[in-house]
Amino acid sequence: MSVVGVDFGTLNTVIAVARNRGVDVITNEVSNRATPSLVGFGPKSRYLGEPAKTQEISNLKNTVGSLKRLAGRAITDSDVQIEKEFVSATLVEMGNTVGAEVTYMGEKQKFTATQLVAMFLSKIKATASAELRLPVSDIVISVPAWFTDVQRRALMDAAEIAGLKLLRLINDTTATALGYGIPRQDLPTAEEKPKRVAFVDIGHSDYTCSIVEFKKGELAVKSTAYDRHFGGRDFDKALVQHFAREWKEKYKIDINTNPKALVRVAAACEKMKKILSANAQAPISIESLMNDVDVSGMMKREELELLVQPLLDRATVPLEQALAEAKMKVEDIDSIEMVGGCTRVPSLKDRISKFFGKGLSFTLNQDEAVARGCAFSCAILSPIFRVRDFSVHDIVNYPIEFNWEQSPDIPDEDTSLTVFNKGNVMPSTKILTFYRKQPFDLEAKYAKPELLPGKMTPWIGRFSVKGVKANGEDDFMICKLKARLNLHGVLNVESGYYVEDVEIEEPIPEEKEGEKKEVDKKDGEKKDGDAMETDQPNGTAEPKPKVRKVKKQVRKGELPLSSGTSSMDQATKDALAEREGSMFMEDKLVADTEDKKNELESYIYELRGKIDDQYAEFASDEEKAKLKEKLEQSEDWLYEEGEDASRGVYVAKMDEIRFVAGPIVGRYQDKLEEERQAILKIEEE
Ligand code: ATP
Ligand code: K
Ligand code: MG
Repeated sequence: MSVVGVDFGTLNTVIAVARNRGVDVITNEVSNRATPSLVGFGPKSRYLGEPAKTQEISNLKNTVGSLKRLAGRAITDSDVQIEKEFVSATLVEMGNTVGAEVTYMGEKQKFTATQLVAMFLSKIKATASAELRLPVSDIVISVPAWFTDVQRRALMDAAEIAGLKLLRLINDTTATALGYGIPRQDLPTAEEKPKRVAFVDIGHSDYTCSIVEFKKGELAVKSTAYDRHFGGRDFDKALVQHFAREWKEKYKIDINTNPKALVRVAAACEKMKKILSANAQAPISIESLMNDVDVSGMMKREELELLVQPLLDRATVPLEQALAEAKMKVEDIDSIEMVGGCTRVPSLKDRISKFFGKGLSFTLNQDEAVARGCAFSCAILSPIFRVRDFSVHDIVNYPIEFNWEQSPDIPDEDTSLTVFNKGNVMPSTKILTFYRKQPFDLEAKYAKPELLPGKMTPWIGRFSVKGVKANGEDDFMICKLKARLNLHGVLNVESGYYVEDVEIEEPIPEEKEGEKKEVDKKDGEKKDGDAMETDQPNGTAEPKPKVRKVKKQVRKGELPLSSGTSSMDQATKDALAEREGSMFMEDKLVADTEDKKNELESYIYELRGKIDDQYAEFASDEEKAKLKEKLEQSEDWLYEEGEDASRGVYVAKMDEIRFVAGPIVGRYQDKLEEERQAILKIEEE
């Protein structure tokens, strides 16, 4: 069993694992601490992560990025239209969700964004598992705080398809805050003023600011504000378009007409942007960019700042919003913690620092803080670790309301209620009460669609309450429904039951009456009774009795529920998981075959070198000639009919050569051994 946290970024994904010594970021198959969030398709297998990046320029049409920004979205969404600029494969509609059309195994195939995310997560799982030498299942994955129910469910489905047990989807900045809080020994006690930290994360595509209060053993997110279209890629784009204009004039080439050129320029501009974070100016040059033209240029830091002026002008908007929503002033903030690659940009640092009127802190590793926070979260939730208790109170970002049909028996009943308000604690459970004589349905949706990203649907789910009937003669059944905004930030009606009012006698409490706080222990969060709760104690005090009569609601039985949400149904998920599993095995087989082929090739080269060198004195002329002929034949075979053979055939070929070379190599090794023994003898004497 293992404990893994994943920062699933738009550009890069970082994996952290919890071990006994603490939390470490792990490296992938090419020793990088971040893996490109890319999926590519080839004639024989998929390219996931690093190989997708290596193949990208030669395989643009079959390479998909921006995976997390596509999941759970419709192709008609205005945000997906923006995303098209950054995705080189063709995006297509697939039912309600966006997908990509690619050529895979020589055929045009379509995959939904959820499937693409699942493919990438399979790779992340394999990377973690290779490093840990353990199967990986339990995982915590980060998402932007602005993700809606549909987006979150798409990621949950993807994780399940990849064979992962998702313990929590955690908001990026909340993960960062957790990673910041857990190791700190200096947090204020319950009685002291909390420590207030602004976490600013500017990544490749978006910008988030959360204001978080810390006390010993707990953190509470007070507000989260964001700009969903503000990040490093917008800087890159401004540079690319600048050079597109410049080179059109200077070299008479239009890179906007050449996707390959565009991607190469974007990569060079990203590099240039990074140099400009530490230097006053930077060069760019690309050989044979298009039409055999070599291009070059220069850029000063101030020029870049002019190019991104519109972006810089809104650089403090999320900060203002976060403060306003937390009802705080800049003076209330004790520290400003910066994470995300784009917070290295000096003009952004300047503006943010000026806004707060103080210096910025870079306490956390900018590239790894989110992943580390996710690993801490996974360790807290996993049964295999004992972590110091640390409660995490996140916050509701979009208000959620329930709607239902009016009961025919209650003409003045409301038909909607906002149950979770923006700013409420998350996770959270609320009990809804209904008076009904028949089964009924209710629907949950986001109460303010205008707050949602792009053209996201406000719809969350439909819930049918069964088993409702008149109580006794013709009385209402008092139905209670447990609505929970869970750890992942998705809404479910988890259970239903019915109660009856019973009059019981209870001792009068010594102290103040009527004050009643229900505390959900698991979340440490107050359950405010909603508008329809009626179970307030209404005892009447008679002269000095020891007991009083109280109406109490007693649970009488369960109410079966059925729910329809945007989550995939189990059968579809199982089928996709099976398909993912077989594609994964296929990839592995192709990779193994390639390995065997390379091994065979190197073996041929090695023997060819040694037969006239180390092995020369251990083979007769006849043997030498025979081996050389075998090597020659094998090499020809390898480049002709053996070009595309199966793993077993390469292994067999290797054995054939070994059969011829074996006696020679054997004699050589015997000789080496003899010499070794001789040396040992001398040393003994
Ligand atoms: P997101 O959080 O938006 O989903 P992400 O997590 O993949 O994306 P990060 O890894 O935080 O993004 O940041 C990547 C961005 O930071 C890229 O645009 C990269 O070019 C930029 N970046 C990295 N180093 C520097 C630097 N030294 N100067 C300027 N920008 C940088
Ligand atoms: K990242
Ligand atoms: Mg990020």
